[in-house]
Amino acid sequence: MKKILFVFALSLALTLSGCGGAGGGASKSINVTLTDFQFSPNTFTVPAGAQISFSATNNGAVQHSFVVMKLDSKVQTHFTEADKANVFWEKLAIQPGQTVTDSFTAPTEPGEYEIVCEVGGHFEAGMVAKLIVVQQP
Ligand SMILES: [Cu+2]
Repeated sequence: MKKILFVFALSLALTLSGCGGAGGGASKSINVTLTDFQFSPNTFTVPAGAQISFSATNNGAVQHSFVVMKLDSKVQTHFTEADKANVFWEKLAIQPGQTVTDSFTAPTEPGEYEIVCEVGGHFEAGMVAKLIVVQQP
């Protein structure tokens, strides 16, 4: 019985240490707070192609969104109909006081992806962030 417990404890320790080794400071989760009109934090570094668990809390007074644009697709003066075709992933209509969770697969191509809030006027107010996708080591 003691031997079985020891083997179990050993395999548990190996499992736990296996999870801790995410290299390069890249995270597989995004936890963001939305306010009027900011993302906090406003830079997220994730490994290319990784499964990302996403959680967003809206601490603002109005609804917000988290829209990741495709690589090299930057919103110009404001978020337009044309920009909708260049969205990589989005979580829309996050209401004040609400926390939403979801998941998505990070882009496979390393680079800097623009994150915006597509609610009218929010991009203009500076509600912009950055998703940095890094190659897996
Ligand atoms: Cu917003």
